[in-house]
Amino acid sequence: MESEYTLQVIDLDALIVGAGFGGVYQLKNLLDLGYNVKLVESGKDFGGVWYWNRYPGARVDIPIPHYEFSDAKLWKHWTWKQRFPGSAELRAYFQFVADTWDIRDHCVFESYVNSAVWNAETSKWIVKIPGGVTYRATFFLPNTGFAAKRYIPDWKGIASFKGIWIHPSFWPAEGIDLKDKRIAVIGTGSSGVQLTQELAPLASEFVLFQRTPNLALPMKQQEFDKGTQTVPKERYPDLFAGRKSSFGGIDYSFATQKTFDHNPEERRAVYETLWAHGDFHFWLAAYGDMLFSDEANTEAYDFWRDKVCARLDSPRLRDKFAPTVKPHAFGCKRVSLENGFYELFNRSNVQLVDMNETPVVEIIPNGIRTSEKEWDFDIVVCATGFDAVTGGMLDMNIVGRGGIKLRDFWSDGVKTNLGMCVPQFPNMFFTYGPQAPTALCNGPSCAELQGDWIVDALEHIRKNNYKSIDASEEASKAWAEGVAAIANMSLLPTTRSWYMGDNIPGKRRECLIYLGGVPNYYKILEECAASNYEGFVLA
Ligand code: N01
Repeated sequence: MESEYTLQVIDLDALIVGAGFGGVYQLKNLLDLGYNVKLVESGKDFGGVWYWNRYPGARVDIPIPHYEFSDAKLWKHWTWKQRFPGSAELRAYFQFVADTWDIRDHCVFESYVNSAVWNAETSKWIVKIPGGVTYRATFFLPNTGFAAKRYIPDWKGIASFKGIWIHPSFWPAEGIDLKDKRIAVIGTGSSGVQLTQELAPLASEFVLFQRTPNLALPMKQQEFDKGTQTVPKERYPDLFAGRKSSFGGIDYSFATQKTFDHNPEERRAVYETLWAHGDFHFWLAAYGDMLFSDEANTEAYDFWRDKVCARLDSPRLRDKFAPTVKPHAFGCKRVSLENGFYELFNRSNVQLVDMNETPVVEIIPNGIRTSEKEWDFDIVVCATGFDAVTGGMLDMNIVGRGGIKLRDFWSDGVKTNLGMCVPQFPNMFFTYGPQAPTALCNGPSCAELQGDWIVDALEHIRKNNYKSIDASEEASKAWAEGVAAIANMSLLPTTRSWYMGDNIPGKRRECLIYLGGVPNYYKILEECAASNYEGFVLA
């Protein structure tokens, strides 16, 4: 809801939204350059998705040392406990970052943007937050990430449920008593997988409601000995520098060989090596054609299927989790990492409901009615995801030149230049949003890559006394076409996923992610800056 009144107007050089990796990085860098800047965040503290996602088992799927900032003032003095840190450890890291960078006083927590309107006469963004405060800012910098807006399907009867009904990203800080409860988790994305792993062993009865099987990969979690990380810290600078040359902003990329360059024995050996490594290697270090050729993709799926089937006791479970015919192109829905997920379903208190066979009809006071029967639950966790990539931005009522609303401007397709700016919305830069590497790139890598480019662009404008920078319509049209063209070469559009906007009823179907990989993206950004921002109008 928009504030109707103004008690206080505060002038700023820049207003940042979001205290996750993207927002915090820009805050620190702009403060260092002497900008008058504030950060507005809806949570009570730092962390972004890690502030909100406190559900049992919530943890990152990018290994340390990649999932952290590259500033030596931080990594030299911070020691992680696990290779894939959990949400609490990540929140502690954010506290350490905030203290080290001394950014706390520049943040307004428990607040949010009601509206952000470009004023062409003054070349300022007029940004309203609740409580009558209006910011008048030269730059508006949304860093809301790709998972800021929860999605819960519109099932009849949700309000009638007498137990606990919860979306995982609203998990209370004080926790929920789960012991010996009858628990349902709906949804088999990364949240659903992680929740299952923690909740199924505690519950008296546990039921996972699945619409699409998650083709998950073994995480291979590792506990770090006190003070010992797997990678010696002397290597960190090289590793961080190397992020820009890896497809996903980590330290590996797709292999140059194609699947059928190898004979079956050689191929199996490659798959086994990737599998033994764990994490995303079987996906993002695999044969380069896996995401482009259906035949190549099926080879990878069949290997994955054999591995998973060997862990499941019953033919029904094998058919539901790992059907003979692949349910979708492997790797074209966001791959999740698991730790003992599949074996849990061999237990007698753990069941799987196939929502395609027996859909949810309604939520009833005692639980869930499917087309087959009534299920009684004490707790239902609705792990049904997010209005991903665009949802958080569109919730802020952003209005550009001539009163055009971002929601309307994107109604016939997302238009951005370089996945960071929108024509008609001058002096607005965002990170980890549509038409950028975003969810296919490690979060901190993307925060730094895009954040550095944005801060440099702001400096260019300031030093040259421009008032505004506007993405050109032509460049944005070409960028959108390029994003779509790369997607159309891949198998991604063959699969229903949030990458394509499919998970939200009525959302336009289009590829929301730039699939060209970080090295290409970085090169394009560098070339743009070197050309004095070709593709932008500076005034
Ligand atoms: O959400 P999701 P998430 N009826 O959208 C199902 C990141 N993340 O919160 O696949 C029935 O992936 C939906 O079914 P289907 C990560 O990038 C990372 O789990 O659409 N089912 C799906 O199974 C991830 O990709 C971490 O058929 C419905 C599930 O709900 C992203 O966040 C941890 C339905 C939603 O899965 C989102 O993950 C957590 C309906 N009407 C999240 N609507 C890590 O770092 C939706 N579903 C490890």
